Amino acid sequence: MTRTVRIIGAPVDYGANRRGVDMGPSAIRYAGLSDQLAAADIEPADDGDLFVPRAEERDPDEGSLDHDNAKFVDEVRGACVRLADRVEETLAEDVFPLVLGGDHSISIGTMHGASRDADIGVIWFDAHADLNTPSTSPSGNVHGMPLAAALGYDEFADEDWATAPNVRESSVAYVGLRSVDEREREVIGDSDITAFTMADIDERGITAVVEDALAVATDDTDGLHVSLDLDWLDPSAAPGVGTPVRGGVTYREAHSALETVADHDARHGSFRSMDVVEVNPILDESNETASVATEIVASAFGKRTL
Ligand code: 5AB
Ligand code: MN
Ligand code: MN
Ligand code: MN
Repeated sequence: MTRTVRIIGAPVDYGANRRGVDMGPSAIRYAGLSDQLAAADIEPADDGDLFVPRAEERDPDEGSLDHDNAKFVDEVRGACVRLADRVEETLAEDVFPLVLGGDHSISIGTMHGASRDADIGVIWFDAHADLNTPSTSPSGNVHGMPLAAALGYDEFADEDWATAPNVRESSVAYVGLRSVDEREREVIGDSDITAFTMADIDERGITAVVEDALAVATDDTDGLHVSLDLDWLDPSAAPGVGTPVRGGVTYREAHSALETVADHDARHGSFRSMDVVEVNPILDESNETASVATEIVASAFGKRTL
């Protein structure tokens, strides 16, 4: 299927502790994203980067949220509101938004924009659950909160910019969890979210797990949003991330997973939006993580050897 893809850079690092993730969009482009997409028969239009004020110009603790444990939350809001509008406009033109982070806080904007006019399912490829709220977060970093924000938990309940209008717990699936905070574990247990950990992948294999995640996210929804946090991969394959966790998926499993997404899309036309986040070139080795990110994206869009 020919498809038009719009690349939207979101050079945000408000949500993470480690500086450098704001250079992710440049690093991913430099690593050859366009060539990789061309190999998947896609000619992307590059929208450039959203305007994001530098963190140095801002005070992390000055936030208007009803809780002070969310650093730079006003700045995150500003970026996410702009991103959500751009994502919504892109989808309205029947174009696929491919959002390049930036840290994972930007997914709040992507999911908000992608779900204004559609019920979306979400697959979250990540070592982490990203389900903290200001009242539960051990770090105050918003990149650990995007799914809680989208689902309107705790302090996010009245934050219209953050809550995704049409994302239900029962349409969200994690793949590859291995670092979950105590409170997040309880919240997942009490919720309708489907969670596949690394142990599930060990036992059943990546394809079976991703097929189940796809079934969850596409059951009674209008489309699929894929959120790819590069720390989902094992640090040996993707070292350039701020919060690495040992024991992640291999390079091959990552490809296979996103090929499974592409296969599903070829049959059902499910795949609708994606963000690629947490690539930090300062922590990387020769831009390898950005390069891996471009290759995995190509797999998601159906790149094949033969
Ligand atoms: B990432 C932690 N749960 O909330 C927190 O990289 C880590 O977007 C969050 O998945 C990691 O600070 C956020 C301890
Ligand atoms: Mn993560
Ligand atoms: Mn994440
Ligand atoms: Mn991280």
